[in-house]
Amino acid sequence: MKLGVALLQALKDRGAGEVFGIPGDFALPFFRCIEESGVLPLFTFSHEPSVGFAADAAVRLRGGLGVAAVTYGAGALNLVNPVAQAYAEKTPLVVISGAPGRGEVASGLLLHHQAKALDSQMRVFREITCDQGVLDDPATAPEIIARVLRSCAEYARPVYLELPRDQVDAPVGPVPLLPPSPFDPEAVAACAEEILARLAAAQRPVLLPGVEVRRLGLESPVAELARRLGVPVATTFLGRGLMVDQETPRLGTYLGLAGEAGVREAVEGADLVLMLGIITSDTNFGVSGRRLAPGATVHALDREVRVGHHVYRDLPLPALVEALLDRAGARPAPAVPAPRELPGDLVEDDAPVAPEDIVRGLNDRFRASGPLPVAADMGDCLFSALDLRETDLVAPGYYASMGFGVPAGLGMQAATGRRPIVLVGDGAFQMTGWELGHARRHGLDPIVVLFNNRAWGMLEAFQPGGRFNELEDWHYADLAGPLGGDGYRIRTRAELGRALRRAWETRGRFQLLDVHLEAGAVSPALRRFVSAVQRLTQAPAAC
Ligand code: S1T
Repeated sequence: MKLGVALLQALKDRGAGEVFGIPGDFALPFFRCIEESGVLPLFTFSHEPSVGFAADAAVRLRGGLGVAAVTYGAGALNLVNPVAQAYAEKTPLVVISGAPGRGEVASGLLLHHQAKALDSQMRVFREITCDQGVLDDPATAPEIIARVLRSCAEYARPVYLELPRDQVDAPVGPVPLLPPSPFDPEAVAACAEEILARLAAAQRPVLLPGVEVRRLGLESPVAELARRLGVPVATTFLGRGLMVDQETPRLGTYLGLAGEAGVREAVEGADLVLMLGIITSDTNFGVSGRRLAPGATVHALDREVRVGHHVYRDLPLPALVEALLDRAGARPAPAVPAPRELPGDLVEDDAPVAPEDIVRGLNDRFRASGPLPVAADMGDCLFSALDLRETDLVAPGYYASMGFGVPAGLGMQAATGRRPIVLVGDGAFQMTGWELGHARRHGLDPIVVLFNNRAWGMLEAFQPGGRFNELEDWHYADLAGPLGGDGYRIRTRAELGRALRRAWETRGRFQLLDVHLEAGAVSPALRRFVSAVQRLTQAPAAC
């Protein structure tokens, strides 16, 4: 088999469903291989950051592996930010970069697209990936592919493969299917027994599932574990939307001082917090004057389990969850408060639109026609999403890069066929909103709700008064037609209600709702978040 085809087949066999990419001369042979082999469908976009965001979001919603294929230098280095985000937020993304062939390297000339040294790009990607390989030798390429793709799946983090253009058609042997990385079953058993002993002694335990639970396909067994152990479950800022389809004793989303008091009390007042696959980020745990005491926590992430003050290493989460389920007896279901009332019943009058009206309108649609998966960009749109009826939510809740929203929505629909809602601010839309121009060609029709406050509003909320936060109104709705979609310029709540119904009914063309928000209007969630952060930055942290 040719190396390019062997790589595509290995990706498909390990859960990749498509390739997102932008070619260049160093990648042309691989893109021809993608197209001619037909092993995986190809979705191209206009700018590499969008390629990375789309591949990332595709995995977050579907699972498996995401694939971003780019050219050397100018292409790959444009991918650094989305790959850094995928690393931080744990997404198994495979970066495949074209590269110069042997003859070019041997010329000794500085090659176009080369930054500093020929391996400078590899060094950059070593910082933001968990494994890397150069496929410049047909004899070793199959083994390298197998190892790197296993690391990607097991650590649920990005990896990097460099494919010189003269190697794409090189004949290679089959890509071996490696056994899982070794771990010690006795250590797993000991860890599970220790956790269950601590749970038995706990009066107020709580379980916090994190994104690694989804990335490793563990939502159903972890839900079963919560039911079996009779432990209430809370999600976090980054983990909102996890286990939405699972029956669990659900508390809600923990947001510290910016969230519901009942959930905060349950988490911060717990005498044992079981954190499975949780990223201990400031966005997840920083909005609180109280830190979770290490003695009262069990934290499993990245094949390590910290129990109190000691650590089990090389202990994969799937094995731990299985060991806990094997040993867990049945405990009575805990009392959890009724889920909070979510905003709804949009008043369709001539009043201007506030962010919470968008949430009401969407919740009304979800109630009427069933929830759709949501991609949210960074900005007030993400905080507004916290008040949406729980559905699959894909958003950069920790690394928090703007520009994620629109490409993420396109990537989610390309990967699953499910029509997404995209929530995006005007600032972020100015970065990657143009990718909507590819929707028609790829058969995608997201519903995009643009929070048009003519500002970098979230920054303005944190530090009022800067003229530098102001943005022009680019009349986004007028741009939809030429890009192959329908645009709605919305100034009142009545127009919002009508446009949402119309957008839901209209298929085959993306729908862009350009919602004019009153200047300075922010969502209740962002208001709470800003005041909590301001309170905290004034008060010293307490353990
Ligand atoms: N550049 C990139 C790529 N990502 C970022 N997160 C930032 C800059 C910083 C930043 C924010 S929030 C924000 C910026 C510029 C403003 C977002 O504006 P917009 O999309 O219009 O949404 P809204 O008006 O709702 O805020 C975070 C804090 O880092």
